[in-house]
Amino acid sequence: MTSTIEHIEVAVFTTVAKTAVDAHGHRHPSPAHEVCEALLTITDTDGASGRVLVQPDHLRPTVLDKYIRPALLGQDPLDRERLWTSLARKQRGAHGGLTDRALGFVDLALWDLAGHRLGLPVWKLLGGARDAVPAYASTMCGDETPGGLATPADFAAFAVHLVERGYRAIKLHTWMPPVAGAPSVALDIAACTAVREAVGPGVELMLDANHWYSRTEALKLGRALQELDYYWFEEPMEEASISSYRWLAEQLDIPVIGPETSWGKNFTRAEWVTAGACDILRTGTTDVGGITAAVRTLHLAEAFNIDCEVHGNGSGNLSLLGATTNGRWYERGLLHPHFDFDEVPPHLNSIVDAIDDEGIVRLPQRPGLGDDFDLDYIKASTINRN
Ligand code: LLH
Ligand code: MG
Repeated sequence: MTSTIEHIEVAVFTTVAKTAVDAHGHRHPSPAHEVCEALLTITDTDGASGRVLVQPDHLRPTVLDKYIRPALLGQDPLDRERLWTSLARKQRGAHGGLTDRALGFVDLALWDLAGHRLGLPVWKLLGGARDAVPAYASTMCGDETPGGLATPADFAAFAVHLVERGYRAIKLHTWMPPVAGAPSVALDIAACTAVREAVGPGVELMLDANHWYSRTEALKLGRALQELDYYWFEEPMEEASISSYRWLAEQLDIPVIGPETSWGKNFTRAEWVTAGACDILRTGTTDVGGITAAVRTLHLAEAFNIDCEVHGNGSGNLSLLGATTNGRWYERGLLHPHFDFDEVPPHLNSIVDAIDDEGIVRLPQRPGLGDDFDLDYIKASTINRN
């Protein structure tokens, strides 16, 4: 008899973090402090489980009870396409209450469950394409911390360190509000110039700048980047304005990449391609509604001979890259001179995306997504179960 989904739980637990987000949502280093994280677990009647770290705001008890449990309980967990479509269609009547992110978390847990049930890594289940992928170092945003990322010279010194660490590609996130003086096209150009001069021509560089420049500011910055031989130009304007991106992409030689944050899952990505608004498409498991929709996005781009770069770190995004070939890099970060990205947090036994001296990340061989949770720690630190 087919096993069916029996239990769906979000466990909120305490752990220790050494980063914190500012008033605009940008992450920076911080002293070690206690934070709440959450683990979504979906279990079937055979006892197989899928687990994924989630942002509990997207999976509040009302969201679980009103949309997710009614769609999933009693269903075959391997019917991911059917379950994804049924949840995606509930979004219309949920008026924003059921987010693309929520869809993504559920889909990731179902993929993890399938991997555990079948004893295979998710990237193999999807169809293995490669067992290793180069990483780009993705920096945190500029800040005002002495010796951090406060000046163009700081970015240059950090870039040299990253190249020595093995990275062959680096993406800068420059200064954004609430940092004093931000945003500034002149300062962004100064940082990008300092980094290019510091690392030389052999390293690929990208810029992800302030996301609310005007068209003319974005064009000026993009023209400077192409002079500096940067590889791509990311999200310099509000992404809801597709025509602004078409206007920009038409005038620049440097590839424009996007969208990262737009709602509308793979459907919006198709609109960007047909509008000519990007030269490289963007997807990511928490941006478009999980692996199921992100794979569609990657394949859509491939059919137009367009690269599609995967946004964000983590096991789901790494699995996508193991199963496709038109994304060149894994986004490893966010990195900062005062933050040790390789340190294992208390709720994990190991990190999924260790990097070698050549800047390469190997795909996990563990069943499922490949996360190595310390379930005893999480159980002992759980403060709330929804
Ligand atoms: O604003 C930030 O901190 C970054 O832009 C962050 O959202 C990051 O995820 C990103 O855009 N990466 O490409
Ligand atoms: Mg980005």
